[in-house]
Amino acid sequence: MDLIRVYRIPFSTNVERVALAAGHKGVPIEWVDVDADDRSPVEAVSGQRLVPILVTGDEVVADSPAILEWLEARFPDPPLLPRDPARRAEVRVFADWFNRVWKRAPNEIADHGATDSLSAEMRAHVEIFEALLQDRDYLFGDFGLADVTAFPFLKYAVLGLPPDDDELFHRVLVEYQPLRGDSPLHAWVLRVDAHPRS
Ligand SMILES: N[C@@H](CCC(=O)N[C@@H](CS)C(=O)NCC(=O)O)C(=O)O
Repeated sequence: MDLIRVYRIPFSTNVERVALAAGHKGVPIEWVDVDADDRSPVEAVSGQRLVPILVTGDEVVADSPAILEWLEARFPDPPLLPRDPARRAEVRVFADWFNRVWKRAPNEIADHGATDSLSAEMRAHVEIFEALLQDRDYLFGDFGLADVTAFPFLKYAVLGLPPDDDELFHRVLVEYQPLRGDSPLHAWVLRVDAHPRS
């Protein structure tokens, strides 16, 4: 197996997705730590500024959803996606919704400030995650792509901000996702947090 390098910056949610996915599969990663204020190594390797970037052999894969699919294709066991095609499609629809729809409200709040409708949208989305966790331990039953995709963002509602994490976006995730004491997200966050990371 070629060495797999992944470029990262501290506290990156999208990087943590890759760490959890690779950890689940037992795939070792050589992390390349990049200064958040100097992205020149990331630009040099990928032509853009965002992390994570996976580099192996002569392949360069940008964008965490693409990296997760790359890992699943190269290292199918243990899987991140269900074997059944319909259930696999459902999980992919969830991940796409999370990336295109769920992310919009916290990004808007971080970039332009909160509105009543954005705050309500974030609270309504919390209820969707809680419903998915009704009577099951992970978002789609077994641990997998949905959990890896959502956990790094939803964990802030339960764990709060780590020391030294001064990202405004992460503060939004703490402040605009208030949880009831009996929300199933508490146990889910602790359950996913216990999974290995590469
Ligand atoms: N769609 C990309 C987004 C990547 C992304 O936004 N990465 C953040 C870290 S979590 C980043 O590099 N932010 C730096 C910036 O916006 O300059 C993915 O999922 O990988």
